[in-house]
Amino acid sequence: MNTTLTAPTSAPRTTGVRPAERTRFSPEDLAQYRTEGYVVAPRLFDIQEVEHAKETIREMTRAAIASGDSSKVMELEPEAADGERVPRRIYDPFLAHETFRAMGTDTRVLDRIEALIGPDICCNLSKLNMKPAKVGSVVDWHQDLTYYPHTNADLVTVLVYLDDATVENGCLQVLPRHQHAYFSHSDKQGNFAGMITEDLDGGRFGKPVPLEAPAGSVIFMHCILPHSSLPNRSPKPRRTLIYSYRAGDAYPLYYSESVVSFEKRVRLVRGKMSPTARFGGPPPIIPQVGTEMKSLYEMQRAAKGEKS
Ligand SMILES: O=C(O)CCC(=O)C(=O)O
Repeated sequence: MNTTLTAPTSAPRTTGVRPAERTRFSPEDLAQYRTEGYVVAPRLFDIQEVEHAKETIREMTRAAIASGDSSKVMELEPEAADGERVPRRIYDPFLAHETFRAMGTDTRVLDRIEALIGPDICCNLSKLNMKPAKVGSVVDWHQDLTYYPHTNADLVTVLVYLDDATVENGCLQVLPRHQHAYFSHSDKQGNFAGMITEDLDGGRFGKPVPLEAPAGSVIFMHCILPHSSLPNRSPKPRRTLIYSYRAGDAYPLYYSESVVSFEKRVRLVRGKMSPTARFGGPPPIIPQVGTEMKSLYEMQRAAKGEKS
């Protein structure tokens, strides 16, 4: 079951107590999160820390390819870039490498999460979205909690930009203030489409906001806030490290065997697990996925009638 992590020791550049003002949100940041559903902390990680993360990604990619079966570690872009297949997603960086555990348990991140969901915190998933130059895949509009329904909505998604992110290289975009209710994620047959299937165009729900920010910046986003990103056709990659955190009393709802395997990867990172589950938030969507949840990209392409 869940285990408490000991304090990371081997990556001092991403750990250690920082001056208080650097680890906490300002009252304005907190108000922005509560109202808009997200807040951006510019350059939370410095350039050396970002470079260290990118070097770790290169190492992991080389090792996965050399192993002859990279599919356990990563998912590839369907399109080749300059004749080479490149990864679009690396699975579970928090569990796979100390560099990413250190970043995901850094005081600057966890103190902010604590301000949003309280002192008991689990990291319930992590992934690396590679968004490579020229061939980086689109991510369609979705609300994260539809992928992993919980007893309450005290979950936060944290996205760490490892490159300068702009509209050109497919930065994240969000639909502010829509973190209180779900849009439909079902296809015509009632199956989980992995994306919002209602029409968001026409400004009825407000205007999407592109979150452009320099490398090292961190986005804290409510787990029900709709978000997406455009394909990357630019010459620059837009790598992003993504973590999800949940409160110690938010427990997963069972919808398929996938939940059992997701739970094995959950780690307590601060405080303690609650002996009771708390119920709250809008009634959760239970994703109709059959026996297992497929990759976000595969589900979204299938829902649009495209081949993966
Ligand atoms: O990095 C992005 O474009 C967002 C990715 C995302 O929302 C996801 O993988 O769930």
